[in-house]
Amino acid sequence: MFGQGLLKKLKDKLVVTHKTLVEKAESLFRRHGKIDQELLDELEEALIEADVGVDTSVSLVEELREAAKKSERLGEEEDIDWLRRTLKQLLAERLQEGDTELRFAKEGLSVFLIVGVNGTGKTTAIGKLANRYVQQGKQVVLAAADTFRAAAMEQLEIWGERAKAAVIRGRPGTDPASIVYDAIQAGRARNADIVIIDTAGRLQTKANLMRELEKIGRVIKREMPEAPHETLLVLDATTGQNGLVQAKVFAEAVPLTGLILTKLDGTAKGGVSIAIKDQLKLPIKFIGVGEGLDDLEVFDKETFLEALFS
Ligand SMILES: Nc1nc2c(ncn2[C@@H]2O[C@H](COP(=O)(O)OP(=O)(O)OP(=O)(O)O)[C@@H](O)[C@H]2O)c(=O)[nH]1
Ligand SMILES: [Mg+2]
Repeated sequence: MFGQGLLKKLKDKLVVTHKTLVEKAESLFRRHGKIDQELLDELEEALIEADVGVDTSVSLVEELREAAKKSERLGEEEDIDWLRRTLKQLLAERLQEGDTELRFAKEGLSVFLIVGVNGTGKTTAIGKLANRYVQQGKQVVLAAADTFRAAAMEQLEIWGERAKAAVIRGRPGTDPASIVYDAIQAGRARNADIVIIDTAGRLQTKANLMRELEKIGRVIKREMPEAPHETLLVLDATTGQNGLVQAKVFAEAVPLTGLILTKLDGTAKGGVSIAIKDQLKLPIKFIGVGEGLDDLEVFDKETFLEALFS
């Protein structure tokens, strides 16, 4: 499904995670003469350091031990190929399948709500998503429902221009829910295919944030009972395990349907991707691998692992 071009690009972007996770594990495999407790302990440490998370790292290593025991490799001469294959297999089991396209309305307008802590890359991801769907021939309307800062709305307008998507905005301080209402009306009036809603992400006022998101949710439902078709949380991979804590806070405020994992380029904390399914029970829909219009990729387990291991 994915070409060599994408694999090569991902490989380059994931090089730091490759080093901290896979290369580290492989050098442990090479250094130890056999599969013993010492190797397993060091591997566990390396996984935790790569932000795979304590629980997930412990269970991964336990499963590796079981597999070694079953195939009578425990305490035996090293078999690097087997170790490598088995580690890859165990990581694969912790990533969801590649069927992660967004859910669209059967007909008419689809509404995607984008939430997340400030600075995680919401507005950037929305610009990239808009570009992706405009390229597919769809008409996209963006809703600047982060009305807290004038700069936030201007930033979305710039992305809208780049991606050739219309942007609905109000004056600073306008009720975000009214922007959402306007954007849905505009989407209908123009026979658009998609409305993508950009929201504010101030976590320091958690109660306000929740109220704001709930109100946005109510307005969407009142206009379109079957919407939002997706509510995606944007998670910054460079925050590693801390990001998972934020994600749980958001999941309490709005029913999330998936994640966009951003800034995977150049971070050493990409191991967090391995813990997400275990911890959040949410699929990763897209990954962000840069600041450009094209730096958003559908999350595909096989390609992702291939890029990490090659
Ligand atoms: N390297 C890299 N940088 C990214 C990526 N996604 C976003 N950024 C950068 O992260 C910074 C924050 O991105 P925004 O899109 O403004 O984040 P936001 O969540 O909308 O922030 P607020 O509107 O303040 O809540 C910007 O400098 C982006 O260029 C990515 O995938 N890779
Ligand atoms: Mg923003």
